[in-house]
Amino acid sequence: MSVYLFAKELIRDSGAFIRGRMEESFQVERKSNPNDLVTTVDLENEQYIRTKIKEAYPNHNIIGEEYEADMEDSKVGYLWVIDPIDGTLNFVHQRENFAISIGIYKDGEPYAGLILDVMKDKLIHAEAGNGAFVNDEKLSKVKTSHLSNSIVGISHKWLVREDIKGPLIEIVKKCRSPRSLGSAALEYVQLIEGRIEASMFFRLSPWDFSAGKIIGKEVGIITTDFLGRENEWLERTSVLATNSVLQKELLEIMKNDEGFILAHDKFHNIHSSDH
Ligand code: 2AM
Ligand code: CA
Ligand code: CA
Ligand code: CA
Repeated sequence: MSVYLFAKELIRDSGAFIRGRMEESFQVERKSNPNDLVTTVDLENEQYIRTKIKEAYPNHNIIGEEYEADMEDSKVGYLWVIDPIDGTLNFVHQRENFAISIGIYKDGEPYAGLILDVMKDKLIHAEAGNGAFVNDEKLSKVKTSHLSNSIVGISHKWLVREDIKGPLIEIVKKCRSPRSLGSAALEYVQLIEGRIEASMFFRLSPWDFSAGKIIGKEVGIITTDFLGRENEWLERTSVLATNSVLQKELLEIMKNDEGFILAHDKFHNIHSSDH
């Protein structure tokens, strides 16, 4: 069995694990701040995934949100980048609209991406270079769009930050309508299926967007940081994911605001222990 096929089975099993676990009680705890939550199900599911990978592939490297990673040699062999629950707040408050996200690299190059919408049991997946699928159905390339007729995913929390809100408010004003789903991985699913046209996050970790970036590329979604640069390997970064036409319009708005660029670089270089 290929690693890709193994990963497809694993993510479906992991979804079933979470759904079963939701029938019982679980604990909710705070992480970095009162709104940054983690549950026992996040922790248990990451352990579930790690154990299955290690049983099948003892030599593969794994990084995930909830446990320490051995980052050495991450560009040699297979590296799994996993988020056991993306959208923990939705998991706790809504009991839907959360995902499992798995990005896989081989020798530092994208190999496969998988995102499971857990409550819908809907799997978006791609093996790099072979197109993207929703369950067994192949997806078409996304259409290009302009800001004026685009739906843009953008978090309200970043819009109320004084130092960066300027260009973000301009984008909200000029787009057709903004959205905030509360799960970066599921926002990628919407992008990949052509239900929204752009997704913007001022700060994400590798497990939030690795899978989406790998799958999105198969349908023409380009992922960079807010200044148009390649996201740094396994670093926290801003994330702009969109089609090629809209990307130029959005980058133009952000790069023309010096205060925004300064705040962006300060946040990403100096305050890198936040979040
Ligand atoms: P998470 O649910 O796995 O933490 C919206 O909140 C999106 O941003 C989610 O994909 C969430 O992933 C991600 N995110 C990353 N860091 C976060 C933080 N410190 N607090 C809340 N959400 C965070
Ligand atoms: Ca989290
Ligand atoms: Ca996440
Ligand atoms: Ca998570």
